[in-house]
Amino acid sequence: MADNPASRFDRQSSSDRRFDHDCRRDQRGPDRALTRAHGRTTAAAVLVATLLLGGCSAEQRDEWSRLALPEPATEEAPLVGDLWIGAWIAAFAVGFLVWGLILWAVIAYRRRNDQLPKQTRFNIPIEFLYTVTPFFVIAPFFYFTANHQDQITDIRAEPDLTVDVVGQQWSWTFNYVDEDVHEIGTINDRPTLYLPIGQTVRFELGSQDVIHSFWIPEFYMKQDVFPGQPNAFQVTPDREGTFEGRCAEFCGVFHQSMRFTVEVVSEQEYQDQMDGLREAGQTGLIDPPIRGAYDDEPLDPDSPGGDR
Ligand SMILES: [Cu+2]
Repeated sequence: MADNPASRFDRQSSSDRRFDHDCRRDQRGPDRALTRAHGRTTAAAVLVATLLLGGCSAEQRDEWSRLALPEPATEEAPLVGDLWIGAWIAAFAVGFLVWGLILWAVIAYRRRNDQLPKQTRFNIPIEFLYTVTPFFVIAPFFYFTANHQDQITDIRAEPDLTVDVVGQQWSWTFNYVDEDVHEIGTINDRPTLYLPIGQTVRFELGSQDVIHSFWIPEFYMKQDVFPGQPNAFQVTPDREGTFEGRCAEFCGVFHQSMRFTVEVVSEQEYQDQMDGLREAGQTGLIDPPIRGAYDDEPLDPDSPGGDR
């Protein structure tokens, strides 16, 4: 019996009919299907771009370009910034080489049959290569680290001002040596450190109790604060602003409370703040002075944090 077109249509599955229907609908307007596909692609591209770029502010994009470092605020910060970026570039170069070689070995020498490959107990040239190559990877890291570290920790230049920083569980005290005034922080009262822009400040660090670490992220610098062992570094703030400093060495139960505010301000504003401390009666440098005169008496259990 001859097939008639109508019965053939009847035998079509429902999905085929749906497909035919869709095609017919697409043929209603010229290029409508093409336009719709194009529209979907554009929408997807806009969505991806929005997610990638629109989701983060210009500030965040800048932070990405610094590989997560905050915006620097001292003249010395680029020394650390360059080291950070350079180390990542070197690490990625070595990483891609190693990943590439692994991938190549996995594909080129994959198992093809049950025959064991030639078994080698040692290979002097390869072992020599293994030994020598890491040296050439480490040597530049060592050179640049030592070189930048020397510059960062160099305190031979005469500073414009000196701040004695005393770490104590769980806050900081700032003695402005040249102004003969001080500010004492407590666990409940976060202290503020004022610094004039463009002037080199030397931080002389000491602790009353355990090891702390004085860290201002935007200065790209932190240094351990030891009891009985003075430490010092100096920087020149070059950007006005308010920053948050913190303790970077776990020092006890309330370690996370050891935060302080850093205000880099104009020379005039700095002088006004110093006058304010003087007027508030916060004159003199508070005991114990940290330079070589560490008081090793046990903490008074009644003092804030003393019994914790
Ligand atoms: Cu601490």
